[in-house]
Amino acid sequence: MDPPSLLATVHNNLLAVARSATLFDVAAVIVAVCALHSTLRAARRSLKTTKLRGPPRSNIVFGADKQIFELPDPGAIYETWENEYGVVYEVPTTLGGKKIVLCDPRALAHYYVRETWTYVLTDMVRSYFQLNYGRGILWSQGEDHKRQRKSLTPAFSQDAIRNLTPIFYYTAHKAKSAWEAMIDASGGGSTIIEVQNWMNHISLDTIGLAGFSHDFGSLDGKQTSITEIFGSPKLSAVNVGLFLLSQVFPLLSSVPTPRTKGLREMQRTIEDIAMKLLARTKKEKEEGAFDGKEEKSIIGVLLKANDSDAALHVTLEEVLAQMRVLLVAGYETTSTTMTWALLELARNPDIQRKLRQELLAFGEEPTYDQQQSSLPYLDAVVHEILRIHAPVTDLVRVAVEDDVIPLSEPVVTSSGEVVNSISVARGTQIGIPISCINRSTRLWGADAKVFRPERWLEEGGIPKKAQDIQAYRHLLTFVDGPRTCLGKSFGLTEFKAVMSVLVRNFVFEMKDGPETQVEVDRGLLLLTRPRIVGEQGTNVPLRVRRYEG
Ligand code: HEM
Ligand SMILES: *[C@@H]1O[C@H](CO)[C@@H](O)[C@H](O)[C@H]1NC(C)=O
Ligand SMILES: CC(=O)N[C@H]1CO[C@H](CO)[C@@H](O)[C@@H]1O
Repeated sequence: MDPPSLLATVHNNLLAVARSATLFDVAAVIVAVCALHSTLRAARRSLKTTKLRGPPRSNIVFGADKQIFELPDPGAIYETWENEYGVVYEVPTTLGGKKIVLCDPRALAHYYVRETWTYVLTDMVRSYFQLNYGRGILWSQGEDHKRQRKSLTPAFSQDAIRNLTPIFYYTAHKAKSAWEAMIDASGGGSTIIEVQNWMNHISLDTIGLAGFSHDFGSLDGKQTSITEIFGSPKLSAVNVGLFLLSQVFPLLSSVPTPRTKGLREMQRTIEDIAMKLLARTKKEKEEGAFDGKEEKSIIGVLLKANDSDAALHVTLEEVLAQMRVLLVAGYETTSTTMTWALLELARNPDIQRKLRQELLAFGEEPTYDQQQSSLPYLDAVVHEILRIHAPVTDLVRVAVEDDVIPLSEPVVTSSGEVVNSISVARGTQIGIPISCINRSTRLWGADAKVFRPERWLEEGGIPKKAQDIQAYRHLLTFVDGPRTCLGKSFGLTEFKAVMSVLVRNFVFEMKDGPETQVEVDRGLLLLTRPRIVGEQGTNVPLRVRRYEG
């Protein structure tokens, strides 16, 4: 089978734009045209927002955005700035803007209480979400977000995920059988498998089946508009320029491009799937369990709930939008996380062996409930991967009202004043450097950068400073507050199921020995993706053999 390449190297394209003289010229003209406008806006902001120290404007057009975008994983540079300028600092952004970056537990806790109300998506991100994924939960804010979140929450409950667990094992076993066949066909007891694409297939088919009872069949090598849309859209330099500039001019994000054609096709596919699902839930309502099987998928549960509770008001448009959101939010996050896990296990044979021992000693494949408490080392490995390799590395929001953000330790402002809180005027952008916070030496201690699952099991393994981060397991990987990842339990259960099947049955090794270098790239949605140095795209070929005791 020839797996579709599921990744776009947005990052390289961004570099191309940054180097492209024409785009710079265009941008420079635009800068001139809107200079007055931004100056006025900035002047109003600077009246109230505390002036903080921070890195210089390294690029006249893109500020430090270019520098941040060029780094596949900006955690390290955020940490350097934090060490230099303090727990909050300001970073120059595109066309004269700036954002205030929060690295302080107290500031973050304050911020997350106000997420979706005081701090909202920027216009650029919001119109991008609306255009590409519809007016679903990712796009919504305030009261509307609260209502959409409420309608979806029961479909992600403990019971719902428990019901979906057999699907997570089903896709994992499909990959297992395919790998066994590949190893047997190679005749040599082991073979090289490019695991990143396999994790893509597992993740895509899982979200199809568990999300809306549809089999995309990517594990069977099927090519569909969905596998293509996730495979092909390399953003052209022009598209990327539009993308960066649309931070300032939101309307630019609706300029039609070849990519929007692909997205329209995805929408049609989603509509077909939705119609089938609607018919199915209707039939189930009339006849009781349909095919002897009860509809369990996330969207199926949502539709059933709407049928029995008129107060939910779920429209068809919204259902279609939520389906697109599930694909976007649930697919690449999980697949890149599982790829990182296999890679770290291949790089750390002792940890891999210890995990396999725990799985074998446990015997059967852990059920949803057993996953919660009976396999502490699996749990530690999974959370250590999420800490070190958070797929969403940073987020930006904008304040829609004035606010004062308290700090747990003082910072020195640009005028040399020492303050314990900062004022933020309406219109100020706020940056959340997730990957920095997860790996900060200040918070996690001297071994913060090391992959060491044991920290989750040891007494005192999580330093007091890290414990000040008020989020799920003191990680910002799933963020916090009203927009905390709704699919956290879905993602964790899938991750654990796939690891327990694969690590129990196979041994993973670095193809060219333990010294092999790994680098980080950005995937389709700008999430971090690993690549083995020297490989194409984001290929992660590992040597895989059956575990034979
Ligand atoms: C390792 C796996 C995952 C990670 C690290 C992750 C991370 C995140 C993050 C950081 C956000 C916040 C985005 C923002 O504020 O702009 C988010 C939101 C969301 N995630 Fe996940 N996610 C994962 C898996 C999933 C899965 C498997 C699903 C669905 C099946 C899912 C569904 C959602 C939804 C619906 C939201 C929007 C919540 C809201 O706006 O209220 N996620 N996720
Ligand atoms: C949800 O229920 C309402 C009536 O209670 C109905 O008008 C609406 O079409 C339903 N939504 C879907 C997607 O079926
Ligand atoms: C593999 C990986 O993500 N490594 C990064 C871990 O974090 C440090 C510091 O933030 C980076 O320098 C590494 O590149």
